[in-house]
Amino acid sequence: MRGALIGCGFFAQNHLNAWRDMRAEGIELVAVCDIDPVKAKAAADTFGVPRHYTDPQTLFESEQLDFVDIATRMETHHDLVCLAVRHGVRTIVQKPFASDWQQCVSMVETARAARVPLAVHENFRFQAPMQAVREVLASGAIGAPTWGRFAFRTGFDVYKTQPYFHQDKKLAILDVGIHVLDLARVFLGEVRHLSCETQQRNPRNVGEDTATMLLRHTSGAVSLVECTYEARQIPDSFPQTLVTIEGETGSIKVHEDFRMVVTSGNEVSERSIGSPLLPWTQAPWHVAQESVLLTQRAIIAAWRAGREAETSGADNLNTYALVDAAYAAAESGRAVAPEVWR
Ligand code: NAD
Ligand code: 89Y
Repeated sequence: MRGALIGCGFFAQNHLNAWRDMRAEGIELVAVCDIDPVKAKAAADTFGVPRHYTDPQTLFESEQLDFVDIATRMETHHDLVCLAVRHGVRTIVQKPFASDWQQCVSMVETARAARVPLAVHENFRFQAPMQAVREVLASGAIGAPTWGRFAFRTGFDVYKTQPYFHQDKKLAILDVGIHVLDLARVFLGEVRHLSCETQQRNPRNVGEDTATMLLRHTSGAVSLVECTYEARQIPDSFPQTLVTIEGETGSIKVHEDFRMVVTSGNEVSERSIGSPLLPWTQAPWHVAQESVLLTQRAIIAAWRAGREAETSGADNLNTYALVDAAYAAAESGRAVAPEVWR
């Protein structure tokens, strides 16, 4: 499959490495594009990509593509996704899907009308530790899950590589809470309503840098979803999500040191569920970096099998609706039911 990457900034370096790893799986990145000519050329030179562009329109007019991977920031997603769909090119787009719900719905409906597959690069559920949790749940070892706590709490200097965080009016929930809310859906199912308290603890931030959310799932399960960029703790667990899930007959706990402890009836078992280091990944980022490769593989495998990706645009609407509900709940001081598409 011939692909192109749009947006060659900070996080796209992981996409570039992962696409390079997938050459052996029949993937060829034939072009990259960034409005910044220096970044476009650097990406092409470093990763051996034959052509680079500074204008997405020219990219689509000049290349025969099987897919495009959009790794720009959310303000550009709607226009770029619609451009890709108009050219009939299967599209992957980074999270957050867009800046608002209407744009998210518009992309899903535009892609659906054109019968062009659309996937969101929602990678936390593909992290090796989270896949291990999914396997235990699917095995039935803890019975039906009834309670959960999903916590992304860090003081790691994320501002160094993503300085725009300081200016984001919506920060913790839209940037990283979105991943943790997605995990809550994956582990405990869809959500009936949620409440939320936000805090802005770092005076340099315009938006909330801490959120504490309480969810009632449609199954009856209850969960706590937490995210903060302002926790002071040694060791720091960045970029891990710590998980506790209690079920009818047992529980799952994922600890800071990547230890997963599973209680199943009277039996307790423990195993290490960390990600391996790849030639291009470094601690502490490696779990997040490897998940980029796992996400890209999952999306391509689904498309090759003629299926929608697990993280299709339509699926991501349910995660995005939780983000919107969290902001509305924080503002109103009341529990809010998430928007449902159709
Ligand atoms: P960045 O600002 O470093 O990179 C964005 C790049 O897009 C820049 O190089 C910019 O010049 C380019 N660009 C902007 N508009 C463009 C356009 N119209 N056409 C082509 N190129 C354009 O941002 P980043 O930190 O790499 O974040 C990018 C996205 O990745 C964000 O949506 C962010 O939330 C997401 N992200 C995801 C994860 C994850 O784990 N899934 C982690 C970090 C960032
Ligand atoms: O922006 C965030 C994300 O999506 O994953 C990790 C991150 O880069 C920093 O928390």
